[in-house]
Amino acid sequence: MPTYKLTYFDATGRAELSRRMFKLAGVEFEDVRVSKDEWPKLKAVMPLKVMPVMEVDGQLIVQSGCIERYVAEKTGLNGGESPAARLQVDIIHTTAMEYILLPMPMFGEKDEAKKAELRREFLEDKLPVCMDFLTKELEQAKQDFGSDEFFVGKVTMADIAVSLLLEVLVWAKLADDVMPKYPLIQALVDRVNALPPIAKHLANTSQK
Ligand SMILES: N[C@@H](CCC(=O)N[C@@H](CS)C(=O)NCC(=O)O)C(=O)O
Repeated sequence: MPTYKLTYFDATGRAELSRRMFKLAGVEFEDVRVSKDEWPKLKAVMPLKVMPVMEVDGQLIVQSGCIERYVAEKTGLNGGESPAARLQVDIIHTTAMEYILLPMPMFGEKDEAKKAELRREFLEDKLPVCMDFLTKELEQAKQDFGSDEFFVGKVTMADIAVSLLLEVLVWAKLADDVMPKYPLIQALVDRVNALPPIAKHLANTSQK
C-alpha cells in the first residue's frame, strides 16, 4: 500500500478535493497543514514554490489538478473502466475547478464600482452558463450512465468538485440568488455531503 503525504495550508483551497476523495474512499493519507510561519522556509524547497504537493512513496507530485486526477485514479473515483465515464468526470471536474477560480479577481478588487460590476458579470453572465450545463449533464446521466444520482451514475471526483464549487459560492455570498434556480445541483451537493465519510469529515474539520 503506497503512503500518501498531502501538504497544504490549514485551509480547504486547492487540497480539499484530494482530501475528500481520500476520506470517501477510506484511503489513509497524511494531511500535513503548514502554518503561515512555517511556510517561508518550506517554500524555498518546494519545486514550484507553491502548494499543494503530494509525496507518494518518496516521489513528489505538484499541481493540484494533477494531484486530484492521480488521487481519483488511486481511489477509484475517476469514473472506472468506462472511457465515456472517465471523460465525463474529467469534463465536470475541470469545469467546477475553473468556476471556483472565476470570482477570485472580485475579492482582490478595491474599487467598489469595479467590484460590483465583476460580481454582476459573474452572477448574470458566467455562473448561469455553468449551472445550466451541469444541470443538463446531470439530467442526461440517467440515459448515459443508468442513474442521475451522480454525474456518471456513481459518486466520483466530479460530484465532490461540484460540491466544493457550491461551498465557495456560499462562502462568497454568491449562491443565494442563483442556486434556488438549480434544485438538481443543490440536491446533488446535499447527496455528496450526506455520504457518511464526507459528513464525518465536514463535522470534524473546520472548513476555512
Ligand atoms: N497551479 C498551482 C497553483 C498553486 C498555488 O497558487 N498555491 C498557492 C495557495 S492556493 C500558494 O502556494 N501560495 C503561496 C505562495 O505563493 O507563497 C496548483 O494548482 O497547484
